[in-house]
Amino acid sequence: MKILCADYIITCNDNFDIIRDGAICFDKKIVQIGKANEVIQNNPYAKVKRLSPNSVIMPSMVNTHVHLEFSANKTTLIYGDFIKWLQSVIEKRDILKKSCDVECYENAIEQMLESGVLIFGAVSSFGEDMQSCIKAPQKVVYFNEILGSHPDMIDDIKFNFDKRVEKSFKFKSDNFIPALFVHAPYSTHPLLAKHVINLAKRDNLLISTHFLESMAEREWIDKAEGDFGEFLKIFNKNAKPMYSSMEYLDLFKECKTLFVHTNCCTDKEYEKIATLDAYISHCLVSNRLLNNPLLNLKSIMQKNIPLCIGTDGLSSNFSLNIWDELRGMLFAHTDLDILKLAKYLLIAATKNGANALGLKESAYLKEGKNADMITIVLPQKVEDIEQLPLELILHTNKVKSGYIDGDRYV
Ligand code: MCF
Ligand code: FE
Repeated sequence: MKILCADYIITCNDNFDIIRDGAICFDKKIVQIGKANEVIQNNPYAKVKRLSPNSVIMPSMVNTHVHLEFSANKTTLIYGDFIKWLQSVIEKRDILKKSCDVECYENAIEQMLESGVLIFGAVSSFGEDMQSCIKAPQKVVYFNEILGSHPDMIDDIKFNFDKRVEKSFKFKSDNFIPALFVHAPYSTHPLLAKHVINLAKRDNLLISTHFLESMAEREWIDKAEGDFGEFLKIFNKNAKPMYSSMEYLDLFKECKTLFVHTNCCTDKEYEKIATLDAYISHCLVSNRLLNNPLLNLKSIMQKNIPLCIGTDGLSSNFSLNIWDELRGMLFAHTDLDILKLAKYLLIAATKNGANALGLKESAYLKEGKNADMITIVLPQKVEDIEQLPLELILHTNKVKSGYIDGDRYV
């Protein structure tokens, strides 16, 4: 058993309790958490480590949405317009996929690890990233993606998808959890979406989907108008919207769904999402780069929909460091009080993310929970505890250490 002592322990529990001069005694699980003197006294045989001054212990950061297969992109894809980006992905995806070798995957995974992401949800379009995700030190939810809208292709797509899902299940473990991903309402035929959703319901699997990310998607779904019309004709000259937004949401009834983006949702749609057992993943940098609207956090807060954080892939981000993402959010959501927002974002990046990925035992720091936690050393003392979440987001790039099930990986 080990004990880690830090100036602050941010539990990320519902009360957002912060323990000053705290300690955590743990093996695979947290044995005790509290004031350092009490924890040390109660566990006399544990090996005690005192972290440097200005240290913080908190739960693992969780990146709920990343596409590793596009990690080779730096300046290849077109930013500034969602449809132009999508076109560039289609044009370049084979080159990008080929240029992401094992080292490229490992670098992406390492970048997340160094920033304290000990849990992530990876969307896999082709299955090329599977071995790297299996070998990753982190806990990985592996979202097998389906997409395709041409009726003639349905059987082939299903067959190929089922094969990928089956393969991912061969490697299922506590740290590699196969799950399902429906690409989006504009790209996925209802027969395919239903096939995947039924599988999720039958086997109680996590499911996720991109939803109402761009104004182009909004216009297409609502009115069959805008840039999507021309774009989708490449794949199917008779393309028309396959669902209304509400019909699409209704498909996910009785599922545990992680909706990604949702930038263009109306209040009604958020109300609907709130009635589902659902989470929203916010990918701010991706949204900005693809010129998509800013997510309405106020509405999501009002509806009590739990928010999570995603970096999206390096196809629409310059970094997989989750702190870069959080800093962006602090500066973008100017309608919210910055101190409250910082706290809200830390909860989103830890507890809500872990819950969304079905890893409730890693969601916050408490006796009996998994010892999945990170330590951070701030550059100076933070006198006022109210400032701590904000200062952490401002100053953290790499964590000092990271423990997964009590073992140190960073
Ligand atoms: O979340 C972003 C933007 N929205 C849609 N798709 C993707 C994102 N990042 C990567 N993608 C992938 C998606 O999984 O790009 C492809 C899909 O495989 C686009 S459809 C050819
Ligand atoms: Fe995405």
